[in-house]
Amino acid sequence: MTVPGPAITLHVLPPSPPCRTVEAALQLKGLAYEKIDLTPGRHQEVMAEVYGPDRLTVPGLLIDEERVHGSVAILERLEELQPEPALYPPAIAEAVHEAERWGDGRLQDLSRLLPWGSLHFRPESLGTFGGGTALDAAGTDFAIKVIRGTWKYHGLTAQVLYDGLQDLPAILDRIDALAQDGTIGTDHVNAADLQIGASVRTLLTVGDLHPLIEGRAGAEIARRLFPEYPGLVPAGALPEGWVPAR
Ligand SMILES: N[C@@H](CCC(=O)N[C@@H](CS)C(=O)NCC(=O)O)C(=O)O
Repeated sequence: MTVPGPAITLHVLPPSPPCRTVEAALQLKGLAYEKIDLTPGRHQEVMAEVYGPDRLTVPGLLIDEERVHGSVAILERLEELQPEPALYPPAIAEAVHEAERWGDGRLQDLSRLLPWGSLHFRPESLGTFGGGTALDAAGTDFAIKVIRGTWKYHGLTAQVLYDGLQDLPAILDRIDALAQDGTIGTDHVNAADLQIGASVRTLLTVGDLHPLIEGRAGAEIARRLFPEYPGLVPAGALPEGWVPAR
């Protein structure tokens, strides 16, 4: 059901996990919104113009004239705007806030770094992230340029990628623990489910990570809350021995 209310505009980059988080929250709350897909590379110009010179990343949300920037701030503001269903259920609100902020840290970083890192080894797979098939040779030439540019932008190196992979087991253990204590993974979807679920769903676009992630709480939440999620870098892309054993 759509609840009438203020004019809401969401600025996103399509593959961004925190943008998926915010969009899912808007839908959960039944709030009508317009989504603006920004063009990578030109997004900073728009973000600076709309949200201010220090707010260059997505997501951003306009609520009438009010400018809200960053996924955590946006979810908190949406909770004030439309309290039901609660993103921070009172009985576990503190734990949910803490888990949401934790999810907005290293996990979210890895959800950007690991797919882009893996794409270096299978650039033709970039085509699947737009919902299509693997790219042909000319498309792969273009993808290689895009992936190189993204590595540079994010400061990605083989060592950064390797180190990120080594951080994953402890992060996935923490997600299991959050599910075990009932902070995430229940039928009542909360802010931490959305923040963590979107990042894990993005990690599932890397086939080499499936043995680490599948069958665990994070994968269940991710696939339940974000069923439509294009993109797959097939297993076997990353160099042997880089993905830690489960
Ligand atoms: N932790 C912030 C992350 C914002 C962020 O880094 N967004 C990325 C997309 S996932 C972005 O805007 N990248 C483009 C850029 O850094 O210019 C949030 O959750 O809002």
